[in-house]
Amino acid sequence: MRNRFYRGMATLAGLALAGTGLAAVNAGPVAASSYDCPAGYFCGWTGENAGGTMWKTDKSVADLGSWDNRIRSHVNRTTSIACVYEDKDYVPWGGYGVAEPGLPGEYSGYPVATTSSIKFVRTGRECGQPAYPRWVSETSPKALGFGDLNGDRKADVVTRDEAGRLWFTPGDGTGRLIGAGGWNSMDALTRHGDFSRDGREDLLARERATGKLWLYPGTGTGSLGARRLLGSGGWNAMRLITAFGDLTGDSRSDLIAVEKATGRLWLYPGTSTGKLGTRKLIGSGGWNGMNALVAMGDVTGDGRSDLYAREAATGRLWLYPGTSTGRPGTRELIGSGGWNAMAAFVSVGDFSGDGRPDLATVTNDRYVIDGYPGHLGWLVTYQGRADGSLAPGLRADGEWWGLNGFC
Ligand SMILES: [Ca+2]
Ligand SMILES: [Ca+2]
Ligand SMILES: [Ca+2]
Ligand SMILES: [Ca+2]
Repeated sequence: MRNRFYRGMATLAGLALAGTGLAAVNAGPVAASSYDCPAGYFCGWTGENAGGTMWKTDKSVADLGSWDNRIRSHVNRTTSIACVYEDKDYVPWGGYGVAEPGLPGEYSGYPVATTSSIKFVRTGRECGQPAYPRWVSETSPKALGFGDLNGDRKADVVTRDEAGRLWFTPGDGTGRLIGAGGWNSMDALTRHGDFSRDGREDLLARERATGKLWLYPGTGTGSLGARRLLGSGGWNAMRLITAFGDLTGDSRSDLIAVEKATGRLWLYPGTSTGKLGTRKLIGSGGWNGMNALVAMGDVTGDGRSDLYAREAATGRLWLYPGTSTGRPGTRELIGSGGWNAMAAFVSVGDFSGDGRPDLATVTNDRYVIDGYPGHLGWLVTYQGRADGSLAPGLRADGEWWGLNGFC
């Protein structure tokens, strides 16, 4: 979360809190009255140190009525995030603060009372915008066979938020919920074409606690059906689990992953039963030097799926063209550096509408704008060129922060 989202809070609190994402915690002695706030409520006081008269709510309030501009300190004892707005009706533009759930002593105080509405949400970004990011894609002249859960030739993105929900964004700027919760128990999310053999794209996920690999079959509308087990365990021995597209030439989508202990790259072929077949070694070592694998689809134009990989030590991006053996071919440099400023690579095919796969990235706090790092949460898009390389990046949207998974 970046400073400008907190400008309201900084004004409100009269403190240099901008960008911390935390409510102010008074360092001095705790006023006994802050403990008057019952669990399950957001409480506000007329006094700066949780003194004076107390007001409380356990529901969003669009207009504080007689309490408008009277709250000088607050504590959030609910289990939700409270957005504290300077304007009525949850209008964010005038400024707002994000109050995380806290203990009674963890109150925020501010000299000027400007609070006019309070809204409870699941994630901080919902104080100012939708829970899902804004994704816009053009219709591709051809179906690429991946990156398209609803089969409309528009690349779509699946996003996980900090509350563990999953959102489907079809490329028209809208989004809808496709996973109600629990997705933060997964530490790998990937999709690239059809694994279940019904022609619809599916999503694969690894469960952190068990090392199980799950298949969530796409329904063809953007939603996911009842999951089934694709791998009963052991997948925690692997990293960079990536649904890839067809490497074996049977037009079924395959999976690749790096073995942590050896740095080997393995191919897990999709099969006619919808299970994964016996794995095959496609890279004999050194793949632990990579910290991202990106299933780009066919960027070289020979009909075979190609791989981008990011080199951890250098931040370079390499193209490994697909070959008839399934093993990656001789690599070419695609990006000469700086790619470690990307928190996520989203390879959902052609979103520019020219038929060639493109690459979307989401930045981390190493991303530099105008010479300064710290610009996390930007969607930066790169159009694919005919030779498999990328056009210069375009900063498409600065509001992809507060989200923790994309595929
Ligand atoms: Ca689509
Ligand atoms: Ca399927
Ligand atoms: Ca190719
Ligand atoms: Ca394109």
